[in-house]
Amino acid sequence: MAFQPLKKSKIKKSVIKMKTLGLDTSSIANDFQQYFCHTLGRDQTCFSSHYPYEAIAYTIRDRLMERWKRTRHAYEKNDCKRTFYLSMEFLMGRAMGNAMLNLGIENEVEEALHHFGLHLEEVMDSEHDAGLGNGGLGRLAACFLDSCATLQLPVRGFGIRYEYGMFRQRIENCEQIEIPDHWLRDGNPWELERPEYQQTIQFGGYTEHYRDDKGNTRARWVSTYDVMAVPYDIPIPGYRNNTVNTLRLWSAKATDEFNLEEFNSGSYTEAVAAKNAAENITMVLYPNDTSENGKELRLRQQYFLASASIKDILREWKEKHGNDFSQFADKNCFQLNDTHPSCSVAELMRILLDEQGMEWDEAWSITTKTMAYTNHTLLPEALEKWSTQLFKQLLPRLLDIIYEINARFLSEVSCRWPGDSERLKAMSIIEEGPDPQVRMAYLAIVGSFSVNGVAELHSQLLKEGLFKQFYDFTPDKFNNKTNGVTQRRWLAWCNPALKKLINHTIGKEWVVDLDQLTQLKAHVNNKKFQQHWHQVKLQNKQRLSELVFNDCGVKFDTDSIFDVQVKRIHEYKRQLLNILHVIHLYDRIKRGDTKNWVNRCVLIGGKSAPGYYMAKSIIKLICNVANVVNNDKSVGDLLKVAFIPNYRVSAMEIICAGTDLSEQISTAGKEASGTGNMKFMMNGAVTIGTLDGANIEIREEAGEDNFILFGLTASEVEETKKNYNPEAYIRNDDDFMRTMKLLESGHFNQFELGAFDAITHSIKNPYDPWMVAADFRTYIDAQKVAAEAFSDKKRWLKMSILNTACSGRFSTDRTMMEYNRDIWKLKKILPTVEKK
Ligand code: B0W
Repeated sequence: MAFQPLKKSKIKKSVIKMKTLGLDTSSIANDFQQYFCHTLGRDQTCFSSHYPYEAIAYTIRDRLMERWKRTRHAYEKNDCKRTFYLSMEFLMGRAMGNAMLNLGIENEVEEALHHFGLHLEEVMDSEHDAGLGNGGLGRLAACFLDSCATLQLPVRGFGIRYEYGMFRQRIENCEQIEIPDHWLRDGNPWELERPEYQQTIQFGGYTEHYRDDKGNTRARWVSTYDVMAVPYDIPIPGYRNNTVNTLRLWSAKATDEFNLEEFNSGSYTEAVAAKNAAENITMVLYPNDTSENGKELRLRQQYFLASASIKDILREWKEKHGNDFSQFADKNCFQLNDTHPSCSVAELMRILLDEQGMEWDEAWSITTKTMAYTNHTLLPEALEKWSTQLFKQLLPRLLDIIYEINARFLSEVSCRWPGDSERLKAMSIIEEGPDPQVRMAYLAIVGSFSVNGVAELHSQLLKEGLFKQFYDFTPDKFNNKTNGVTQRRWLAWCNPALKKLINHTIGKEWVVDLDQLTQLKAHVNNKKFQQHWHQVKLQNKQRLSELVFNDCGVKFDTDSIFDVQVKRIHEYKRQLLNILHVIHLYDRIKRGDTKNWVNRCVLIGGKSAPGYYMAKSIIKLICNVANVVNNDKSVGDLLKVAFIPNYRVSAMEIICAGTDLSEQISTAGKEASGTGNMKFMMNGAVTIGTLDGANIEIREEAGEDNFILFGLTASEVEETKKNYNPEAYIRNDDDFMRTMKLLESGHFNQFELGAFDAITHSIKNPYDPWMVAADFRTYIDAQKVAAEAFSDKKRWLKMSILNTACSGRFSTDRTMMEYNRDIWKLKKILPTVEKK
């Protein structure tokens, strides 16, 4: 057995008490030496940066450990209400810098390493990004955890410990290649395995009915094949407040019994294959941002997360309260990060009914008082549906419960609107048809007391469109929580030069109270301050330029405007519009139309889902255009284009600090919020964008003069759709004509006939949902406005300063306070103080 309980021995509490480890340079240096030489067995002949990294990571982790325990003790002692953030993705990036910043030991660690002849930056570069997410949704979860720890809220994250995170992207012959990301290969010093809390997760089998002691008919789930869920805990430090919260990630492991049974019956290879199948559940993150593909393994992953997390919480509850669930709903809240963990609704019901022996109404009351659901997208392809057939085969007991939830729900709806069968059909959790489907969003709405969108426009559109009938039925459930980002990682950590300047100008409070940045407004006309701001930006542009040169071989001149779009590649995000602008600029250069020219460096980056043909074609187009432009001597520094491979959290830390112009150019009504837009704004980039998602709120805060707007609004998009004629837009616009001609001439695909046909067809398609042609003209004009503004150095500096100064609203501290005020209602809990 991997985990054997102590029987005779009992660890003495008085002796096991932790000592407080020093945060000073010499304590850190001592521990580093201990780990490096003794634990890892290395010496001066070590030439890999991995071992110094590992040694310093353990040194830092030790310092988190005592705070972690004291935080846990405080939550236990207070028996406080807690929230569990259930998410299939946590895009954590690197942990070390964040831990140092939050402990306040960056300088001490740097000095300690220096003492051994090591450079912190080089050592830090050894850390793999924890890429356990696709994009915005996963990174948001990571920012939320940081803010909750900083606000000292008892919130725990629950996720999956994927063996392979988001794939690494390489560009070969201008095409995306996916490389498996075996991020755990060299070990992960930030995790703590907790086999003592493992859970058994059931799959398959069938429902059996029986009579209990009291003669009541009850159900149980039998003949299942089981998989173990083993938790790994990751510490989440708050900012200099001694709180350390937990992210608990589940890893799948075959059960021993299951192995033995097969093994003993002589089928060794089958036993090994079965073990592999069980452990496959947490093998790989699905790399499909905002698109669903209905794969069985994905449903297994979702149920695995839901079941393991809920069982874990019930285990803790029962240890303290036995079978008394009267207070359970007052003390626990589950926040569902999109519908991905929404099996939780049915799983909590199942356990309360079948295992706790509760009656339906009591179980339903507890469930609907503890579940809260966040929707992140309006895109129909991202709305999860699972075939009832698959559900029946994999989770038969859950399907029974979902049917019952639906029957009871529809009977309530029909009480309210008698005889309205169309409405019943539209609101049913089960979509009827030849292959009936479970609509997971409807299950999440019906099972939750709160449903929120992630920016004002998005929440409004949910109420008016996608979930209108649910809004009409239960309007009070619906609310908005505009996203944010943590200023600790996305300003204090990633932009040390700007941090220093801001600290010097307005003090340090902004790190925990981002609204303080408004004080910068008072300095916007101060020449010296402007000069400093300019110097900082230049320094950051230099850093970015080095990254681009190393990764793309393209030289970016820091005097040019750095025009950046980094995010997942998706048609709705319209990287295509961006590259059409680049082609237009190239065309202008070739025609000699360069009066009042502003030199421009365009950087684009992001991953495409491996099976998304159009997104991959767009990457190819960007890379092909970059090759032509960058190799054309007559273009020189007027225009440079680069596609940065393998865009990820740690790259964004350098990119957002060095950007002048942030591209947020999605078709209005399609980007629920966006969070990259907030990172850029915080670091003093000016946004060129549509009235979509959080852009609207960014513009409200920054002011119209400090945001470059273009494009149709969400309602204009819907209106234009009715009678959309893209060819007419092209015909009536000389610039557009020339751009399309150049693209269609094969100038960018000289030996690849027809490589971009799908792209040109999509632009001209009257049913193009992304309306690229409709926004071409206003986008080109807005880019001209951006260039003019940039050429007026003073004006641009002011715009840049004001963007940072007005970014206070986009801290996840604010977002988390709103979740807590309206949904969770948790009390702030301080860690216990250790008696001397
Ligand atoms: C991510 C993954 C998957 C999947 O694996 O199936 C499905 C949907 C998503 C997803 N991501 N849905 N919305 C998002 C993004 O969420 C962030 C955070 O709220 C928003 O800022 C983005 O606008 C939204 O696209």
